[in-house]
Amino acid sequence: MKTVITYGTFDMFHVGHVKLLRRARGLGDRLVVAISTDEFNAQKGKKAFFSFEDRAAIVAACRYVDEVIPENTWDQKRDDILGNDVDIFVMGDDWEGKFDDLSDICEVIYLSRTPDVSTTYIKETLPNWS
Ligand code: C2G
Repeated sequence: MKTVITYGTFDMFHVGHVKLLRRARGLGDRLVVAISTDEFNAQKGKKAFFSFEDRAAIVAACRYVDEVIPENTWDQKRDDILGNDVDIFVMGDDWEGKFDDLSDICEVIYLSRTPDVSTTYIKETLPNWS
């Protein structure tokens, strides 16, 4: 059983998130997704439109996701990987290199971001949408 883990806010769930999760799941047999809590997002300087509970429920409903856990701190990744017997850590390549320190306990893979879609783009475009 090969377990994959990834982390994120996953606000306003969109096709970029779906493609990331689909590819991550395709690297193993089980995908765990750590969803940033509202409190942690405040530390990241981000304010999600949907609550942690709603973002977690939406991601948990995705066919590629086997388990959702909360992401409360930057530093929990190592414990999460060891505690969930994770084989592969995955992030979009906007994080390229940022988590290479985890390569002593698991494989670290950065996947290409899906172009032309982002929560920020949605938030900026919707007010003038008609
Ligand atoms: N993503 C993507 N393509 C997009 C948008 C996002 O592949 N068009 C990926 C990101 O690279 C990330 C994941 O989807 O791997 C979730 O994106 P965010 O919700 O923006 O996550 P972020 O706020 O970067 O949180 O500790 C890590 C942080 O929690 C990551």
